[in-house]
Amino acid sequence: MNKYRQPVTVLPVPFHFGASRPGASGGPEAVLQAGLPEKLQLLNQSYSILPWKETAESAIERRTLERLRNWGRVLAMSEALAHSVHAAMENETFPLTIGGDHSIAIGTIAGITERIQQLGVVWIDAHADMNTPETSLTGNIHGMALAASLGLGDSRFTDLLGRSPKLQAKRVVLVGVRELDEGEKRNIYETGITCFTMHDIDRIGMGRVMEKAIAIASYGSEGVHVSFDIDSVDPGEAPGTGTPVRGGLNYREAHLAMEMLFDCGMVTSADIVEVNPLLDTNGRTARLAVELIGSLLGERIL
Ligand code: 5AB
Ligand code: MN
Ligand code: MN
Ligand code: MN
Repeated sequence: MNKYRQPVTVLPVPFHFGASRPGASGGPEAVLQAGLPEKLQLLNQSYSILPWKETAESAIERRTLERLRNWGRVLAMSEALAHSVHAAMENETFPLTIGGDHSIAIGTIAGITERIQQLGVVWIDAHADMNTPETSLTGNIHGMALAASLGLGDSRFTDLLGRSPKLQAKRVVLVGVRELDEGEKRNIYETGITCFTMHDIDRIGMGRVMEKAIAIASYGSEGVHVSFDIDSVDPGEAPGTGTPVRGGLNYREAHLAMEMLFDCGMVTSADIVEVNPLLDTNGRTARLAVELIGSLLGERIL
C-alpha cells in the first residue's frame, strides 16, 4: 500500500518506558514538527492525527521487574494502542504509529491482527528485538517486541487481547540486523523467522534483499506490516536514536526499502520508532523519518 490510497490514521505514541534512555517519548512531536503533516498534504494523502491519551497513572502501571522493566506501563500503553489501531483498521484506514520506543509494536501488531490474522511483517532494525525476559541482558521491553508478537516470552504481552501467537514465523522477516544477543540468535533459529543482516545487504544488495523480504512477508498474507526502527539507518545519517550501531543502512538503501514496500502494494500499516530528539543533531533524524514515510506512501521524483 498504500495502493488503495486509504486514508492514513497517524497515531503518535510518546512513550519511552520500554527503553533505558529517556527521549524517545519526544519522537512523535519531533516527527510532526519536522513536517509530517506537510509531507502527507504534498502527497495528496488524506489523513487524520489521533492524539495520544495519557492515562492517569495507576499502581499497576508502576509495576516493574528487573527482567521486564516497567512492565506495568508498557502493558497499559500496549492495550490502549492495540484498541486504537484496531479501530483505525475497522474504519478502513492505514494505521501509522509514530514512536516512541519499539515496545509500541507489541500493541500495534496486537491491534492489526485482530483484523488481519495472516499478517506478514517486515521488521527493519539494527537489532532483532527477539529477546525474552530470560534471554535479555537489559530487561528492556523494546528488545522483546518481535519475540512477544511471535508468542515468546511473558504471557502478559504475548496474549495481549487474548490470542497468541499474533504472527506466524514464515511471514516474518528482519532486515538490517547487525547486533544480536546470544539468546536472540537461538530464538531466531528456533522460531525459523528470516533474518537479512547487513552482511546480506553488502553481498547481494538492498534491492535483492527487499525482493526476497517482500516475497516472504506477502506469501499467502492478507497484508504486510512495516516496523521501521530508525536505528536501522547508519548513525551518521540518523544520530538521534537511543541504541545506535555502526555500519547501518545508508540513505539510499533506506529509501529504496520504503519505495519497494510501497510498490509491492501489500503494506497495510506501519510503525516508525526510536526517534530520540534529545540525541538528535538539528532535527536531522526526525526529518529523515518524515522523508522515509513519504517514500513508503508513494513519493517519487518521476
Ligand atoms: B530496539 C538489546 N538487544 O535487548 C536489548 O532499539 C538492544 O527497539 C535492544 O531495536 C534494542 O536490550 C531495541 C541490547
Ligand atoms: Mn527495534
Ligand atoms: Mn533497534
Ligand atoms: Mn533503539
